[in-house]
Amino acid sequence: LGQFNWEDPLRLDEQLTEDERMIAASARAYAQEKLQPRVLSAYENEKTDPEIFREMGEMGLLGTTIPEQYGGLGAGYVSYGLVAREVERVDSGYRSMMSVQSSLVMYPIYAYGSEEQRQKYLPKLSSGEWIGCFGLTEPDAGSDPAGMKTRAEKTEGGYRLTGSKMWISNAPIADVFVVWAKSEAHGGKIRGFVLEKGMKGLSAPKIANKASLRASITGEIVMDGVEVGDDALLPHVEGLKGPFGCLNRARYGISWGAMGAAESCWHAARQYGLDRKQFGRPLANTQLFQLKLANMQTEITLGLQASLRVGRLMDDANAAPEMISIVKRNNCGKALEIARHARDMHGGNGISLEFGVIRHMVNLETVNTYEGTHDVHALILGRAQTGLQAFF
Ligand code: TGC
Ligand code: FAD
Repeated sequence: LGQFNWEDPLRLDEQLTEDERMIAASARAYAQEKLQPRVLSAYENEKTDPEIFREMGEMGLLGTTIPEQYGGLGAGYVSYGLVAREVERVDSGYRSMMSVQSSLVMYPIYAYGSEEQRQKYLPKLSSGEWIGCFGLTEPDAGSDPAGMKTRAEKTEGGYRLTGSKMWISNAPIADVFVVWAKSEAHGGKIRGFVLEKGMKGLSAPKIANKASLRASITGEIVMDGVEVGDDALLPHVEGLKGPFGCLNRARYGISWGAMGAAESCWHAARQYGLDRKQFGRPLANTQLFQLKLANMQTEITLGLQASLRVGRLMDDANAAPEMISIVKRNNCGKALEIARHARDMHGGNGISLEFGVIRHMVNLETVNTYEGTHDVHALILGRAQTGLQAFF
């Protein structure tokens, strides 16, 4: 008979390669030793330390899937997912910083950029010397990015960008801005542009007083007639499939990350139940407590296994976007539910930031919303099985 390890019931670990195990172990060591000790203060004070990008870069955690010639790690999507899981075990905000840089900034420059753009930006983004952000969402275009108003007008030798982006991770501290705009010169099609901090007319004010994801800075991007050269255009993609190609990768990473946050809540609830006695026995010695732990263990195990499957298909360039919708939607929704239960199982202590579970719970509200809300992914899956478009 096989062994049963309660922490890894279906033995995910033995399905990984030696390299993947090593990358996960080094991400875990970094996250636990360097991020865990500062998360409480970062969250309480709503402070993002830009130094974290440099540290992550040094550890090879930025651009995991980007080839080594551009400073990346040249590893696969399973490795990228494992990194997301370890970083989000500490905090969804830290994972957000990492995944925006890797999937939403480095990936489009690598996949859609010119060789000059790759050489100019990728090494500095992978070392963390430069911080990147991704501007798709606008005040009036969230779930429906096709409704964006930002436009690029052709000028002699370049473009003039006008518009504003909302809810943009990393924006106030970003050096590099990948933004999406409707380009008049391309028949109104959506095109990607790479802007740089300091350009005239470009600003990125911070959005303050977030109750969620407080360790990750968020801002607007305001483009007031920003003039760029022709070389700012990402030449190799047009239409919504540009930003969606990036989102496929980030959403997949989030499916692992959310499970990392859920594991943290599950382990905390189990330990709390073993330590805390009421009615003369440990809380973990009650049926209701064990039922909740069994549910957490089951959902996390199935969620991780599903992400691993999608990751293997991504490494074979054989994953469909709908598969990613399944794991993004399921894992975020389940993680949020697990965090809410873990909060409840901690009783009054559960509302204290000292115990971590309420921070994960509140963070996961964002994770469930960004990169396609839980319901938007349901509509993507509904359309794929009925052939009927229910967005409008
Ligand atoms: P639709 O007609 O479905 O598609 C338009 C074009 O895009 C192509 N496409 C995709 N391509 C690649 N991968 C995908 N997943 C794709 N989905 C669609 C499609 O083939 C088509 O191409 P073409 O050549 O025929 O024109 O578009 P729609 O306008 O009906 O879209 C509907 C919907 C709801 C699916 C879509 O707009 C959507 O997913 N909305 C959610 C928006 C979203 O996810 N925003 C994320 C913003 S970034 C963010 O949140 C970062 S947080 C990061 C962090 O901090 O970690
Ligand atoms: P809306 O689209 O207005 O949705 C509101 C509600 O209506 C949701 O419940 C939604 O499910 C529902 N809904 C929408 N359409 C339909 C429909 N057709 N049928 C049924 N229900 C529907 N964006 C970026 O571009 N870059 C970033 O880096 C980034 N970082 C973010 C960081 C944070 C902390 C947050 C909170 C958001 C971030 N976002 C970013 C934006 C994020 O992707 C959007 O918030 C998200 O896509 C939802 O858009 P919205 O907020 O406009 O909500």
